[in-house]
Amino acid sequence: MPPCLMGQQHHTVISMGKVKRLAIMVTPQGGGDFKDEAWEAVSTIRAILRQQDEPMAVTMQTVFVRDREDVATAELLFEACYGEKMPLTLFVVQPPCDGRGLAIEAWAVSTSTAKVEYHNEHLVTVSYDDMRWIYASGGSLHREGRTAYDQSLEAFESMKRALAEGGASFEDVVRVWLYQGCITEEVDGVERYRELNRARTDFFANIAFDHRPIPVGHNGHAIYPASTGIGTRCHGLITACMALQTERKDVALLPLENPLQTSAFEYPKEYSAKSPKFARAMAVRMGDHVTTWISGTASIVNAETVHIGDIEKQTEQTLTNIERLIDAQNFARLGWADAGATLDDLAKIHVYVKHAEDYEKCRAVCERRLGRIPAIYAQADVCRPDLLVEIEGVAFSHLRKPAHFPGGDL
Ligand code: 3EB
Repeated sequence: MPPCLMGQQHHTVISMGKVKRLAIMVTPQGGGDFKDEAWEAVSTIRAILRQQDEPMAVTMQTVFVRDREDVATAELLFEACYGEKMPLTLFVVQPPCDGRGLAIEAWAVSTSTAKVEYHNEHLVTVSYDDMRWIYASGGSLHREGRTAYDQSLEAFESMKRALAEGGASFEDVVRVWLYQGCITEEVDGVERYRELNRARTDFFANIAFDHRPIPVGHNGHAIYPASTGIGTRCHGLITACMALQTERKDVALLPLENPLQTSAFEYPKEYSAKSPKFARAMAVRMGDHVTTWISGTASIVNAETVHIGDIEKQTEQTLTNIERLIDAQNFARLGWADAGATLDDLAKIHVYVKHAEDYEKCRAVCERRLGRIPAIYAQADVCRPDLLVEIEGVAFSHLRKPAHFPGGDL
């Protein structure tokens, strides 16, 4: 028997009623060229799926690649492996911090209880328990030579078109990912990220996020989807979003703002003439389950970057920001007295590290505070030049008896 080579993998199994979901992170270990590494990563995902006690399918994957030139190779391999059942795939040119050619984050769902529809390369829908999740992408690696504003607007418009093909609208969106090439580069005197913010503001002006069919709590503040905004080593703007539709009466949404941070949409003008329109997190309650999609979070207190030049302290502050964002007191403050999560509830994280040489220090802090949860570390520019790290994640928790905090009852 030839040795069976398995990449290093971590996965979390999330059981929600009859449906089982998997969060998988894979990094190849065997070496070789890019094709070998990609084969190893895909085979590892297949092996994890086969180990489950019911049939599973990958619905969405984010592929972090070191070299943009390798994307075509990975695409061919995925076509051979997945065929008609191609997950919604995002290629993000961000070198994995461990020096490998790629790392893959994949989400899978049990197909005996969930119906997965692979509509086209920009649209996958997943239905179970009277809930419908719509994964849509827009933008491309290859689209260059237009203004940063036009590129951003077009990316939002193409997500909107993909959502429409899936019977959804932008109002249904709960989570957005924006991977912007050369995010801090100035074009005609204006930073790309600022132009992205201007386009997003204009696009969102026509979206009634507060008029979605699912009830959404807000405690008086503006409602936007959760988001990640981060740099990549290519020119395009890679975008994806996740929308939710249901008529269930026990489903509701709560965008979370951070008590330690100024809401991004209220940042003062010096950061961006049009503020970044996103929520710090979006919580979705379904029966007794709460899933909290945590936006890209950084070492920002109020509106200012803190611990300039210190990766360890920035990582600590970022994790503290996440901890405070998802704790029971913050949920209660915003209107859900029976919800709350801790860092132990994180199913997976993405850690974007600005300088490759900071990786070990950053990872040490994350592992000390989070244990060995599924994580991908990739090298990327964060949208402010003084930010050294940004972390996003997803937490799964259960409702409990309403908590009462002094002064926190609403
Ligand atoms: C921050 O807190 C860090 O523009 O969509 C994090 C997550 C950040 C999302 C976005 C930006 C965005 O401002 C940067």
